[in-house]
Order: sequence, then structure tokens, then C-alpha cells
Amino acid sequence: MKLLLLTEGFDFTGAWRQAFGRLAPEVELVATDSADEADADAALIYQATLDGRLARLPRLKAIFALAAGVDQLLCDPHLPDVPIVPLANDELAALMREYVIYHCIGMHRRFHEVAALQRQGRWSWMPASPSASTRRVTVLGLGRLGLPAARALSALGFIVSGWSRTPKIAPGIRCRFGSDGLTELLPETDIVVCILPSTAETCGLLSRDLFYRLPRGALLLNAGRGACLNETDLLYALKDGQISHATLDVFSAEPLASDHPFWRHPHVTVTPHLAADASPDAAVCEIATNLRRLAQGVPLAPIVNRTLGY
Ligand code: NDP
Ligand code: OXD
Repeated sequence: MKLLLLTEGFDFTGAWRQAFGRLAPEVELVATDSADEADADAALIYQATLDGRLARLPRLKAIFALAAGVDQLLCDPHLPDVPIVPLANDELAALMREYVIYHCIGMHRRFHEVAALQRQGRWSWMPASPSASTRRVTVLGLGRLGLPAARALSALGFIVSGWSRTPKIAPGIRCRFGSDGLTELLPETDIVVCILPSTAETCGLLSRDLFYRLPRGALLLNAGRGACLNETDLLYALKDGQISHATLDVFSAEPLASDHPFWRHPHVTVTPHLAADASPDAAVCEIATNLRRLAQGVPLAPIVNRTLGY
């Protein structure tokens, strides 16, 4: 199997190549613009600008994203009609779970305020927070990453709801779907955790309209995609006190511009899109499994639904 690497801007040297050598020695890695490009059976893509390039590969049978989110990939109007496979492994779910737990507890216990006091050298006692069992968290997106995060929050004692496009059942989690489901959940949500993909439907969902349907002073965590958030609306809601703090891992433009108001905002925690990054070994195992399926003519999994956009 020949796997074309369209991974410009991604450090694909060292550990990644070694992982392929160790875990998938049968896979031949093909460099972009090399003589072998036209023979590629599959392509591995990291945020590349494709410009119809994949449509010119006559033997291409699958496209692998080096990410769980495929929004950027789907921007190419000339994508060939072959399965698109996102990254989806237990390690990613574990990392997202850790990120969500850390920041939900941090916001719930107001540790960002404690850190600010330390920076000012101020010993200032703060009244005790209520325990997690009084906090209502709603996880938007109950997929491969959202559901494990929701379960972990529930195990910590938070009162957890989850929202998805289609109906779900998850023990201990109040699951709702569709716009009526969201309308029901928002007034009963103290912390919104967004782990949604960027699609036509989720674009700008985290907006003034949504913020003002939450109880006053609600908290927000966005680890889905920057496009889900209207940044201007968030700045307004923060200034007004409707949202009391936001933790953001993803942004409409990345890297976040050095003069963006989020960087120095006292009620925003910025992390540089690191909530869940696959390690070479986990990603290569997963890709190799699907390449073997491809060689055997077995259906690949999971695959992206292009109409839905995730
Ligand atoms: P999945 O495809 O497994 O899950 C997506 C979830 O979103 C599903 O529950 C789906 O509902 C729900 N959803 C999609 N559209 C809507 C909608 N219109 N209304 C309500 N719910 C909707 O994706 P993953 O869990 O693997 O990943 C989610 C996203 O997380 C990725 O697309 C990516 O953008 C982001 N991500 C961010 C990372 C980071 O480091 N910050 C790392 C990895 C991913 P249903 O179940 O009904 O289909
Ligand atoms: C991803 C991401 O989609 O890193 O995997 O955001």
C-alpha cells in the first residue's frame, strides 16, 4: 500500500516515520510531488490546501485525516468519492476527557481567579465553592470524544446533560437532541462544554442568542472548533457578566493573533489547540488497521458522512 503524505506544516519526521516503520512496515510512505504520487492508494492529510489535487490520483481509494475534525478537508469541492477516515482512538478520547475535567473543575472552583491572585502576590480568601454535585454541565456533542468526557464529568459528581443531533441514551446523563432539546437544556446549564464538529449547522452556534438563554454568570468551554463560536458575541457576554469565564482551545483563526483580546482577557483562558492530539503510535495503529481493511476489501471505519460534514 502506498500512502501519500500531504502533511505540510506538520512535523512528520522522527517519531511518526519510526511509528510507521515499526507498526506498519508494509505501508510505503510516498512524498508529495514524488514520482510515486500518482500510484498512491491512499492519502494522509494534515490541514493541506488540496486544490483538487486528490482528484488527480487515479488509484486513490481512501483519504485519512490526521485529525478528528475534517472540516478543512471538506472545503475542497473536488474531493474524489472515496471514504474519508477521521482519527478516532481511545487515546484521543482520554486526552479530551482530561482536558475537560481539568478545566471544568478549574472554572467550577474558580482556580483562574486564584492564579490571578497569586500573580498579584495577594493572599485573599475566597468563599468555598459548592461541590460539583450542585453544578449542571451540558456537553454539546456526544460523539467519540464528547460522550467519554460527559461520562467522566458525571463520575466526578457533576449533574451532566448531553446534546447531540440524533437521540442518545447514556446512563447517568440526561440526553437531549435537536433544537428543542437545546432549548430545554440551556436554562438549566451552569457550564457549557462544546465538543462539536464544525458543520453548516454548528457554525456560530455559541452566540449571543445561546449565551442569553443560560443562567447569568454561566461558564463556557470550547474544545470543538473555533467556527462554532461567535467571538464578538462572547466578548460582549463576558463584558456584560452573562458569561463569567471562558476556556477556549480552538479559534476562528489559528494561531490566535497576538493582538487578539482573548489573550489578555481576565475572564478567558486560552490554550493553543492542544486538548487532544494523537500520539504517533496510536494514530499509526489506527491508520494501519484501516489500510489493512482496504487491502482486504473490508469497509473502513469510522468514515465521514460528507452530507452531514462530520
Ligand atoms: P464525532 O463525529 O464522534 O461526534 C460529533 C458529535 O457532534 C455527535 O454526537 C453528533 O451528534 C454531534 N453533532 C454534530 N452536529 C450536530 C448538530 N447540528 N446538533 C447537535 N449535535 C451535533 O466527533 P468527535 O467526538 O470525534 O470529535 C468532535 C470534534 O472535536 C471534532 O470534529 C473536532 O472538531 C473536535 N476536536 C478537537 C480537538 C482539540 O484538540 N481541540 C481534538 C479532536 C477533535 P450525533 O451523535 O447525533 O451524530
Ligand atoms: C482534531 C484536532 O480534529 O486536533 O483532531 O482538532
